[in-house]
Amino acid sequence: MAFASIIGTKVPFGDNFPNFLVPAAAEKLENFQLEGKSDLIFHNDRPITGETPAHLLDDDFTKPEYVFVRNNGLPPEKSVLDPKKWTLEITGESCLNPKIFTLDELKTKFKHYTYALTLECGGNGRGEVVPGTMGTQWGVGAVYCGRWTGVRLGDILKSCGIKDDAIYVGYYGVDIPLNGDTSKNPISRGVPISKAMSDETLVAFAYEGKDIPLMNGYPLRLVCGGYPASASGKWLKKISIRNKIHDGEKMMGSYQVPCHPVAPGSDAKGVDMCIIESMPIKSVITYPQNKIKISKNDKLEIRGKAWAGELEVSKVEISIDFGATWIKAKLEKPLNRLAWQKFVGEIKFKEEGYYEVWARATDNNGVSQPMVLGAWNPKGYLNNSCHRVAVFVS
Ligand SMILES: Nc1nc2c(c(=O)[nH]1)N[C@H]1C(S)=C(S)[C@@H](COP(=O)(O)O)O[C@H]1N2
Ligand SMILES: [Mo]
Repeated sequence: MAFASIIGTKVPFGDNFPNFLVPAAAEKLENFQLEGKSDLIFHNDRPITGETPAHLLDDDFTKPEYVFVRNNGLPPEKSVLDPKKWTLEITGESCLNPKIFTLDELKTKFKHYTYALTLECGGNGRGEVVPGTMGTQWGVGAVYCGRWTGVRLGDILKSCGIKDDAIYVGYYGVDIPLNGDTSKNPISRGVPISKAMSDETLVAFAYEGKDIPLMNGYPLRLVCGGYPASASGKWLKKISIRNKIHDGEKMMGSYQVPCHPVAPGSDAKGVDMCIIESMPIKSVITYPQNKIKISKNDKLEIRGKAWAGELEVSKVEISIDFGATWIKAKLEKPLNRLAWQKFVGEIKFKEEGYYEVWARATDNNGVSQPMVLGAWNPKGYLNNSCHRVAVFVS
């Protein structure tokens, strides 16, 4: 089943396929184009998955056209996304007074907030997981940070009344599964009620001061920064306040990792699984671009971004000798909680040859990125190993 949804068609001998192998068809797509997203590297067109090349994450905040796309199903038709007719329903067994708001009501009834929020797909980095696992073979670019404007989910939920037994919320969008069954959702995930009520959790109607791009959830989106981006429902139509962990599509088998480490390559059958919440410490080098050529004794500026889920980044270090020694980069404070942080360093290469620049971030609990994947898991989530770029010095 998971296999079929990756490939986009039936796989007659799928049961025989070793679960650690990456399907040969899961290569990057050469000829696929998506309106407004011409610079992305596409992995699949059904569902659409495309990531941002690392050097296009160099802006302080990611431009709308560079924001990666991860769809689980078929995106809604543009005609369905009429902001004048758009409504958001608040319901669920732990909602005291279920209500339906028009988009205009949301905008006029509740105070607006803008926060820069980092969203990273739980599978970002999967392409470098060894042994390989199924799923989109993301490089480092299924992440971004930009300023979202909207109203607090907490304010909306409070206005509807939350029962004492509420522990979770679940979202519903208007996209449909790959098989076209409009009675189902391709994905319907959520977050614990405490995350739903936190100040930075937004029901957003704008990204970087403009309408949200069509493929990233226009006209309304849930944004839960610091959590796997799968918690941030696009094309948001309904939120359910739940008295149990939300049981929507992709809550059960997906976006979970073994609670305790398992041996790489194991099927992890029967082990306790934990839902991914705060994402781990990670960084990406956004300048120079991989394989840059420079001259001996030139100064090379190194720039990048680091983020730490719900924590803050406390340090970023850079190495050009494959990790033997590290120098500290200059690290900026985040614009607000859950925003990524910019780092800058400078390196001089005294000898010619091949180098790699490695970057390693540390969070404010003292936890650093590993050089190789830390905790292997059967779905290849949370690969936060260090990003590397090649430098040729002549
Ligand atoms: N309605 C809906 N919301 C969704 C998804 C989806 O397929 N449908 N994909 C989720 C996943 S897995 C990710 S990583 C992010 C991707 O957000 P983006 O496409 O705006 O980058 O959206 C999340 N929200
Ligand atoms: Mo994702």
